[in-house]
Amino acid sequence: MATLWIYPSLLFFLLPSLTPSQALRNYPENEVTLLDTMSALGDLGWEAYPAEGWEEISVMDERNTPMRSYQVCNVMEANQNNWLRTRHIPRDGAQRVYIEIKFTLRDCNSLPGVPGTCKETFNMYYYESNNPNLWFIKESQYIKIDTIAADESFTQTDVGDRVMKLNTEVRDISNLSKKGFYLAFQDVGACIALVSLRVFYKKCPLAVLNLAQFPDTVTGGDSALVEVRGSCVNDSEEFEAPRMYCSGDGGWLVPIGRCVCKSGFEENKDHCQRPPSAPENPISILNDTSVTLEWSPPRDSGGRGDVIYSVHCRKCAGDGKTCTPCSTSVHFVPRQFGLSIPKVLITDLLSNTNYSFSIEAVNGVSDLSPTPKQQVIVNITTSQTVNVILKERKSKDSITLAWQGPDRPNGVIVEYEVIYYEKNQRDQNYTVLKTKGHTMTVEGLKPGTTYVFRVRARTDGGYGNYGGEIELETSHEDMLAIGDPNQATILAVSIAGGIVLLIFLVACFVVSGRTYIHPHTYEDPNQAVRDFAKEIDASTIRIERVIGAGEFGEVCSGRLKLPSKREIYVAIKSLKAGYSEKQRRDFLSEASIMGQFDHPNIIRLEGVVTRCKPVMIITEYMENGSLDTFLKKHDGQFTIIQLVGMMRGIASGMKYLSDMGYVHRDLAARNILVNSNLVCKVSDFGLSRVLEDDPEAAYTTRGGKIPIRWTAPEAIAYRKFTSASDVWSYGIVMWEVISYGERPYWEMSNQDVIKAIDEGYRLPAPMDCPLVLHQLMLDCWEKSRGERPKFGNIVNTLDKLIRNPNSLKELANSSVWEDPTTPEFSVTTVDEWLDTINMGQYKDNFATAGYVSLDAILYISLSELSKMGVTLVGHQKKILSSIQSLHAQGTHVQV
Ligand code: ACK
Repeated sequence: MATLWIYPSLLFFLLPSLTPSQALRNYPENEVTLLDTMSALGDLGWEAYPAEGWEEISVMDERNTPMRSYQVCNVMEANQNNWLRTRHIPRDGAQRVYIEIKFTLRDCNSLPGVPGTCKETFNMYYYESNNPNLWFIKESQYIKIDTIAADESFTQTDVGDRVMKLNTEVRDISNLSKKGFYLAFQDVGACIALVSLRVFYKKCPLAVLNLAQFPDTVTGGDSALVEVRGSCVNDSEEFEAPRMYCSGDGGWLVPIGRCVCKSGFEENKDHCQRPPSAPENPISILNDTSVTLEWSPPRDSGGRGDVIYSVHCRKCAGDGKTCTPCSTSVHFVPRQFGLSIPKVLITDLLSNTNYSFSIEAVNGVSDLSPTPKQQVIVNITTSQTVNVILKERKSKDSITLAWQGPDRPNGVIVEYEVIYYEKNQRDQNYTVLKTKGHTMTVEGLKPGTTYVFRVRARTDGGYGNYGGEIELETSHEDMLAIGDPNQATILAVSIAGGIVLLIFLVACFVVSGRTYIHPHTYEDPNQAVRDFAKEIDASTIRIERVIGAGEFGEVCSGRLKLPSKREIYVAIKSLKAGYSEKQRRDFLSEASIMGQFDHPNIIRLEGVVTRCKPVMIITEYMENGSLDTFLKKHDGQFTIIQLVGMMRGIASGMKYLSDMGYVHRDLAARNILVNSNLVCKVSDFGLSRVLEDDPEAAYTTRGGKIPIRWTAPEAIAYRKFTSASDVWSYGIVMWEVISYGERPYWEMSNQDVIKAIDEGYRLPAPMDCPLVLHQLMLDCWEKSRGERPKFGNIVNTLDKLIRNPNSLKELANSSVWEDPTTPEFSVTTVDEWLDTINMGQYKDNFATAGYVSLDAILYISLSELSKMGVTLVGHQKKILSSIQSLHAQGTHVQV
């Protein structure tokens, strides 16, 4: 077998990132697994033919748990037709099932000497049957599901980079009617390892709504909705027959009818309300000494909508029985108690230690109830990794490594183990060495050869995980150890680098020590302008065109050519004729503020013209104008990383301002400018601007004029403007960015916004918004300003997300329409309603079908929607969900 050498590297390098125990627990509550090879310890017993095709193998993952998988790699021979068929999979009543396969695929170009017949795809089929014991199925009887290609094929040199190369594909088959089915995989000459197969269907999980209980319901075939009757919970009776629809993706839609408390329970409503049941389906995602816990809300919310969660942490001895409360050094993000979303990140745990977390659900009547609070327990064991941090020395036959111990070991470290092998030779030969110290010189190596090293620590509690791989190459035979000119250069560069670093640190110290000086602290405001803004000779400015209007006069673009400098594009704000002295002062205050700043994300002041008229402020020119208009113009056109990059820039500018002690008070997308490189800069610094300049500003009851939708509650209520209130506004800017310039709180009135915020409502995640970003927004909108993140934390968080874009993949998935807690805004006509939910294209369909008033649409059914031509499932869902929230918010609908 010419290709056997490829096999181990196909799988071996992939498995550590995929452990069965993790994978098993990660399945959502509404998915029912029919088959999962990750949990099969014995033979899978699938049929493979011909015999020299697919081969079943058992491999160990990094935790020594055996896994079953299949592979084939007959790339050297043409005309391959290798079939692999599962056992009979009973469908358990489901009409539509999903098939999730995880596999790796070798890139043909990377296989030396393979003929052109090498393939990079395979085919997936199914065959429905009532017979669970078929031993033969004709190829022609199979129905093709799809041709599967890899998003990520890999080459031999890629194998170290294991996480990226595992492909996951999900396909579904609909309208199943027999007892079960067989799946088959056809290989036509590729090099594939089928790492796992999971077959599942979706159900709408048991739910209690409007005092009616709806049973677990299997979703329909072909994404049809299933109508379900609810039954009244104890102590309640039917008021109007309760019904709901179970949607194709396992969610409940459009509750109609309800139960009410029986007489005797009616007077005191709380008799029908109760504490929630326990949270469900907890999963843990472990990362060394941090863990993310996620869970599903309780099945029974107790008839209330105010369920929140608390997480209790206990550290347990090896026997798992003796547990003590965790130390206060353990951190919970966003917080430990009173979590409104079912997710928490716990950091600073000890490594290699057992922890037990109990997650408890409570609602507003929990404290009135004598029964203990309902909770669910999650047990985890943290790991510890040791990363080689530097190579100290190398020669032609030895390499000296050094590392640091794990951050928080679970005991005294007994020894470190160093494993190494020649790059690409792992399967043939690797060496393990041990030491008690933090360095090791590995000797007897080949000259000019690359080796891969990893280190792990052992305490009394056992071994931790291996740290990341580090590749190091020994010197070639004749390399000079001392007096090497390259080394001299390196030394010189390091010294120069050291000096630069020193200068940089000194500069940072100076910058971070600087604070902003308010122009009002000057007796003569003109002196502030003179101190902070450079006077520019008007003859060096060429005004080209008007680009907008400000409160004090026109804004133009043009060019500035200062002596011995390059000509640059500038924006020119001018003060209109007939101004008062106060207006002149206020106008120029912007320059004396802006002139104090020097940061890539703050609009740069070039100078002012005060000695002749018109008085002008000259700033750098930002080609793309203000951020809100820019985003609206390019709706949906940026990648999420580009959007996060914009937010990062704004946060960085705001960090600089807050470090300087400057509070902006009017941070909003309309006050951010964008240049041709998509760099965002904070602008609009005038003293009077919030009062005069901003069309969004409205008078508050205390007489101040404030941009309500962007402003923190304490600033609205008692003018407490701080960097923490700027952080609130920053959260709103994040929301504006992700929603491409949507108006915060849409057309709700300012009064409704203030009321809703006070009642705890927050803007829902915009469409396609990563969960982490919505969480960050919610953190910015903490009621208590001390609990909001600082701009420095925000910059760090965004940097991490940019470095790890996978973290942005999980979407918050809630649009305003699916979130029943979102206050519905007032709409008065069907057309207006359709516009607000972006379904304006169906106006004619509604009108033709006779739905001319909002009260008529409240009882529209799915079949009616289909009849009138709304056939896309996504649109049906959006419309029905919106009707549901109109029901829920009945008081807001003006019919
Ligand atoms: O959205 P815009 O094009 O960007 O319209 C407004 C207008 O002037 C009134 O403020 C634009 N503007 C303000 N400062 C600048 C600048 N430095 N570069 C480019 N456009 C600017 C702003």
